[in-house]
Amino acid sequence: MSDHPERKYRTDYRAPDHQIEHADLAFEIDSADTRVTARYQVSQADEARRDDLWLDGHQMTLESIAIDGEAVSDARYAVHDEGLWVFDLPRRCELELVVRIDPSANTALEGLYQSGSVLCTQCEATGFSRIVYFPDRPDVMTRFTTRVTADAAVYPVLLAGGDRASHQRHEDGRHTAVFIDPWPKPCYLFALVAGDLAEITDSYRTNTGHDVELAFYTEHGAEDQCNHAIASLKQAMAWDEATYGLTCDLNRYSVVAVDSFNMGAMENKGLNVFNTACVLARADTATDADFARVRDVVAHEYFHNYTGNRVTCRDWFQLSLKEGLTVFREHQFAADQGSPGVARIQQVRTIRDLQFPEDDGPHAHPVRPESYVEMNNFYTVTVYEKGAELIRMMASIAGREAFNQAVRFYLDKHDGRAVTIEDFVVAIEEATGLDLAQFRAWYAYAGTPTVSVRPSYDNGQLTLELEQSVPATPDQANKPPFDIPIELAFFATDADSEASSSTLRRLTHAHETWRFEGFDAEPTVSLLRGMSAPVRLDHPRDDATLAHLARVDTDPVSRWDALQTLFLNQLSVDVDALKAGGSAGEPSAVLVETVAAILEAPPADHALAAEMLTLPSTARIGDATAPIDPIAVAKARRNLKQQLSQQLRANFETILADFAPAEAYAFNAEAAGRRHLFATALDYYTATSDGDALERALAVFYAADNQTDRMAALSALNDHSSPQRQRALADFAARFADYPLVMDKYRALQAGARRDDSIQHVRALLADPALDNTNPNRIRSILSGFARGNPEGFHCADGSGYQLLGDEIERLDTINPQLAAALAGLLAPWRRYAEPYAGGMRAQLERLAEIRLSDNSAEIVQTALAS
Ligand code: B3K
Ligand code: ZN
Repeated sequence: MSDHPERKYRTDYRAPDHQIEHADLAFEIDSADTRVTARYQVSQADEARRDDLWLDGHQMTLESIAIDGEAVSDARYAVHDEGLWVFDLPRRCELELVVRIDPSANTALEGLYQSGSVLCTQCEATGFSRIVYFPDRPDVMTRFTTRVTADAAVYPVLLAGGDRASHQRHEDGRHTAVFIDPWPKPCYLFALVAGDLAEITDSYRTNTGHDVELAFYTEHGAEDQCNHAIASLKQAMAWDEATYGLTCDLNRYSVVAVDSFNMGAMENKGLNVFNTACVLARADTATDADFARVRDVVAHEYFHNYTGNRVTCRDWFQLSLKEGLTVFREHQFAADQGSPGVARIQQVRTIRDLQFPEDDGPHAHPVRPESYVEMNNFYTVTVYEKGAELIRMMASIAGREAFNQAVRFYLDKHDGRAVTIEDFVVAIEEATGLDLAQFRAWYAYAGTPTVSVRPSYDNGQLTLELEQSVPATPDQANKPPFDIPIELAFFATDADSEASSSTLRRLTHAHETWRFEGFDAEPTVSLLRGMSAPVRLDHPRDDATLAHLARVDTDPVSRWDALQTLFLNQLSVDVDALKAGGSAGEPSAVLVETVAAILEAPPADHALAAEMLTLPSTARIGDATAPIDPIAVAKARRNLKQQLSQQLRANFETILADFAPAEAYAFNAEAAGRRHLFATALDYYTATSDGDALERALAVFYAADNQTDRMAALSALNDHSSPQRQRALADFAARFADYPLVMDKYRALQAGARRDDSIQHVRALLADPALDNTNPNRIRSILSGFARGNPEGFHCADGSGYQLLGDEIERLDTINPQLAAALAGLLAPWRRYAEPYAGGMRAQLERLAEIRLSDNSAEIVQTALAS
């Protein structure tokens, strides 16, 4: 928190004047008073502009400072709020500092902090400067030696990045472990852990015959929930060897699971720290979606070992260099684990439901941002997911194989260095021969392009008139045309087969006319297949055409998308009617027939069938019917589900019978697909609150041998205030009382349940004395469950839902600014809402703007209000 937080600009970058070649850190661990002795080998760059050295650092007490072994006078240094100047340094010297920090008082969960009784670190983006004074910037790359001393009874496990060089017990009951990391790294990849943890070990033999020791650490008793994460890590290691020829460069790879963590996981070199939610998974505690998330996050962090750690970012504006590329690699990996089509559908949904709204809102920013106040506010869906889409487009243009080789070329070319997105694009150009000059606009400009397509047909020739436009976004009014890869294919309108092979064309001008010859009759066009670019497509098609594509399109994404559009067309009409004070009607016959056809002959990929049957999310419906009336959106969606439930009841019964849980739980694509289809059918089946249907769901709940089926039943029941719901919830709470992560699911359902006293109910959940109401997992489960799952409560017209959120943001802001800022993000898109919602959200932002907020929250609140 500062009075005038500084805004940093990408174009202000200057290379550091000094490098810290080696850092020798000694930690004397004490939860309230840890002493850190740091010895740095400092060298001045030839082109340095000054001899003075700036070291970032805050919330610490400087005990002593010495240069080349000599204590220095007060005149040689100056301590500021945000760091330390050391004046007039020799060109090469050893700088020694001793500081004291208080991890137990560190509730922000960055730097060295306490999670339960475990001490752990989180340094990205700039948490290292809460541990000790250091140039906290990624272009300072250092070899670290870490010595950790602690009471062996309280902290029997001591870990830091690198290889363990020694371990020694002391007579006073303490012990010391020393770790040497041979790889130079930026300090954001530094990690240290001390605690009483269970260790689960395994090993992996690389394709070069090297054995990597794998070690997972978790609280005692949770050992058997780590098997899936360990298996996933080995899968990811083998995949990276086979796909990119990248072999693990570590002797030991450790993963520590902690309960208090601000995000999913952190890729610290050789010592990943994970949120327990992204490690622990057992059939009875975790759903298929959780299993998939653990697998993908484990893989993601492992892939960072090259894309991020071996080649890192020069400055934080380049964050997507490592995140976009690593998310892309994670997506490639996920596609190879079963159903590539369904994996892609899930990515498309994230882009549309979360990234497009971000691009439309006050926080819109380019994948490579131009400026920021608080870097932690820029770990966004734009930098991550849109960043991955940009890589994916380059890969489609280059061809997958050529692109994978180009990534290898990039990694070899810049190995061991801190580079920029521009360096990456140049490397891809060099390796593939592509000209990406125009493509670079994707990195430089915010906003989701719209591509409008108008077809016409005459005498065997199909003409497509294409037009692209990119909306103005904060600070960026006019934008040049983008280079947009569009994959397309044609289908004979009467036949069920693909009429042409899929081709990729690039739309590079504001207007283009594309002509296609040689048709016997007017074809049906399938456009933007696989979502070949993150754009909105304006391509009016009638319901019959959409229904046709939903049946015959050979691209799963386009097939799914055709039906989603059919749903959306219906829902848009219903939302408009509700907004005008009317009511939602009956679905069109063609829509009902198309859904019936899928239920009668579901695609062989059952997960695809489930995805196709799932109605567009409230986010997507809101986006399509802006200004958003969240109550109308929720009503329209519920009504459509109920209508389909009534009209197709027998079909849903058939699915429930055909896909009823039969075999013991195993996590694989085939079995998970069956469960997903069953759960989707159950959700429809219970939609009308029919007593028999609720009994059926309750029976599924009791019979379940796994969390996926149990949660499917509980979620289906959760929409209906009924004795069945009460019984299932009570049973669930008793069964899983000792599993905090499972209870997070329970609390999310409770907060998401429609009820008249929602606000009091959510306040009561938050006030439960048994709840650690500063733990991010606990808070997010309740507040996201409420804000995203309970539109009637959160958006209630008197603004009391927004006020509840405002109160929590205010309470949490002094405790954990990152968490508070993320919650403030829920209010930020107020302008996209209709009244009275927009005014109610704005009122809370205005109230927050009146108080002294952290830089994190202040940036979000002020940006939102200025929009
Ligand atoms: N690199 C981390 C995220 C750090 C977030 C800092 N606020 C995890 C990841 O993307 O893999
Ligand atoms: Zn990442």
